[in-house]
Amino acid sequence: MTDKQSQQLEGPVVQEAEPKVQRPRLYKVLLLNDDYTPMEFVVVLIERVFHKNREEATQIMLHVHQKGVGVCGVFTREVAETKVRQVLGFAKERLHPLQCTLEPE
Ligand code: TYC
Repeated sequence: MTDKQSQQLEGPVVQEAEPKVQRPRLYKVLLLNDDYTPMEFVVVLIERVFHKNREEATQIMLHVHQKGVGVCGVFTREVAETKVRQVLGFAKERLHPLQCTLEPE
């Protein structure tokens, strides 16, 4: 096979530069346990804010209840910040002491 023929099979000799895009940093949204916020409230909040079904939301709530802290989801920074704000807003509205924070992955 000539050079030209093998080149046609293997594609261009000059490689294109890799596009210089960075993967965005990701942040875990953590829910913290407390002794006062009702379990049902936490489950409904997880369903609403994190789009989990009843079963998943219950699992997350129970994990937080038992371990003290748990991950509700992983998002880019702005989305994670919005989720934290929504959780704290809902909790405050009902005067529950529920705490929520974000942590870089
Ligand atoms: N520990 C709470 C109770 O027994 C329930 C609870 C779960 C509260 C998760 C906060 O993030 C939380 N009522």
